[in-house]
Amino acid sequence: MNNIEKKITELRETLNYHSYKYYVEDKPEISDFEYDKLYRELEDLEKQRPDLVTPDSPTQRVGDKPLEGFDKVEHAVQMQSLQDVFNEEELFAFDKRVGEAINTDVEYVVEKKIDGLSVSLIYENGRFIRGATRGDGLVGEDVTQNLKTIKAIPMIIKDALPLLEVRGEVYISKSDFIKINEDQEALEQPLFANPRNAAAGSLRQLDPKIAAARKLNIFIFNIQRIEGKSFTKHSETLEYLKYLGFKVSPDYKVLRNIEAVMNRIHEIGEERGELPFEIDGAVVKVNSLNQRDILGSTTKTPRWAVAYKYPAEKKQTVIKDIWVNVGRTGVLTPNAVLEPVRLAGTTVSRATLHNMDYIKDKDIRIGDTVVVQKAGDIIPEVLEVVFEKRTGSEKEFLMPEQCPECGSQVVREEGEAAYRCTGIECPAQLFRSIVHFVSRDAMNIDGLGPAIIEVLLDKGFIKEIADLYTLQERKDELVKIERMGKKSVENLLNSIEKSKLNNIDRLIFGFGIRHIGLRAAQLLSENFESMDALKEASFDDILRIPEFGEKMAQSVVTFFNQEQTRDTIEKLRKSGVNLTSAGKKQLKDNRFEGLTFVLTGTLPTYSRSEAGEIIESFGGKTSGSVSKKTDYVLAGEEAGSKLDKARQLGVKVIDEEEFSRMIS
Ligand code: 0OX
Repeated sequence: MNNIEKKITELRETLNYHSYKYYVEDKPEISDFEYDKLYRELEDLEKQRPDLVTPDSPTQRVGDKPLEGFDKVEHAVQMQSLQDVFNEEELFAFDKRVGEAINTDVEYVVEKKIDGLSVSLIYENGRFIRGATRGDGLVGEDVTQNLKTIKAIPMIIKDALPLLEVRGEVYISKSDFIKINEDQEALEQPLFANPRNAAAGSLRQLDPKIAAARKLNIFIFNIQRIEGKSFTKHSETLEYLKYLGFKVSPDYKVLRNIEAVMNRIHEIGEERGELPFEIDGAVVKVNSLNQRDILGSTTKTPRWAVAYKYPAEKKQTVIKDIWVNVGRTGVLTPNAVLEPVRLAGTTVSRATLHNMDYIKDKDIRIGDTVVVQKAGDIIPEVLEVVFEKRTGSEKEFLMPEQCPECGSQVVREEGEAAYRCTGIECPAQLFRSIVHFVSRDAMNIDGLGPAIIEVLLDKGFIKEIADLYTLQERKDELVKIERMGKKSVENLLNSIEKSKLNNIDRLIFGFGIRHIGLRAAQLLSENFESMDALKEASFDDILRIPEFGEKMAQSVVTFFNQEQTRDTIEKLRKSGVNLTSAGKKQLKDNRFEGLTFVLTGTLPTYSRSEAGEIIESFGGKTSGSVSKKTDYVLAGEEAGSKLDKARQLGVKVIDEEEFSRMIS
């Protein structure tokens, strides 16, 4: 082995050791920074010698190519499911059945039942070669690429056994689940209902980079197949798995009889709420492998194990007040402030009331006694009002008209349950606003991904969108941020500088105004020569743009009337951000001067925006609604209420043929 080979082997061993300490034992010995340094050293050497890269190198955990789909995998040993029991009586009945078949003392193992997804991992000659989901127990899907991103899964195990297949539960911790949903919200993606769904969604991600970002974790609880070793007890297998380098079923206990099992189940039930991960029960397993063989299995479930399911805990308490929380997308969520109550292991003093409709449907009032429950064991919710306990002094809750975070106007749109804050500088929405503002179709600022935005917000560099354009002045401080580096700061600042020259359509889109997508932003920039003209435009001015409806026009007017918006525009102007559009189309002649057209229905050849542009190029105006002031209604097929209204008011209706004659 030459020097570089030796160094690569050494680095891999060191990195694997520290991964084990961090992810399996939860006892890190070096800082993230030191780990990253070693990792980069290995990456550099592997770049010099690509021939030495092996699939189990720590650098190969995140593959670079998204998959097209997952291959099916037939399980050599069925991945059985568990029969559920829901109370003490059913548990004792299980013990009785076991006792009748065995005739001697039975020892049990009790494990926490992790609420995640079962997977199997196959090792050949001590190396991880393939992993699959449980599927229906007989056939699953090959998710090797995503499983490799889980650092608690060793790529190489201590003994080079010819064959080992283990089973475990992939899960996401409660704290990572909350972070993932925050990110989902910021990216306007649907939220996951619970950590289990988040884990399932992440494990089935075709892009391993996304799976890697989701922080999946695993506990191993079973040997499915093994060559080169044998055991007599399940607890021995768990100890051996630990020795091999796996993160094993946490705090499992070997117990003498069913009474001790029941006590342990109660104990786990007590600590359930405080655990860093979700459990959906406890698993009770016969410990002796020989006794398991005697008991056997049904087609799906073993006769030697059951899952004890805990009931969802419910309690009564009083709503002392209702507070409103502003989420990252500006949605106002009412939360009940509760008389503190112990629930599933934690003290609960807040509960979500979801939205105004929920409050109205359940007739929830301040001062009410209510039943609370932890949905999915993490987020407490108010289930119902105990009407018998009403005294008459309870107060109805009204949604505030001003955002509690920033004072901007709160709006609720037709057909929507949510109330939203309209403030562009609202601190609650800042992260999402900036992610959107810098995105490719908006200001297109390279090098400013969500992770860096998070750091800049945390360290107070950005308090509002306009602060992006003053970062230049704080360059010296920026380069001191860990992992930023001089080069990346320079690139970022250049990219910010370049964005100042963008046409205003990008800026308008970047503001993230409700109902104003890319196309609408372009139309606004085509129809108003500057941001100043747009911010002074009236509802009718905007409605004149073909393709604009009332909802869109109202949203634009509300947005530009906010003091915060005007303040932001002034700050952008001061920083030298372009606030003008590339220019309106040239007038052909002014034959339509003073005439207002309304477009409706589908025209045979022109799109509505094309027809609108033609009208404007001849000096005419277009409007979104018909009134006495309308001169012509240009109607296509399936023209609806606008056509009826034109007839009612006696407004002249023309078709495309006539329109073509007018412009020829
Ligand atoms: C868990 C878990 C699931 C072994 C044979 C049938 C079920 N979710 O934590 N399953 C099992 O056991 C298998 N143990 C567990 N701890």
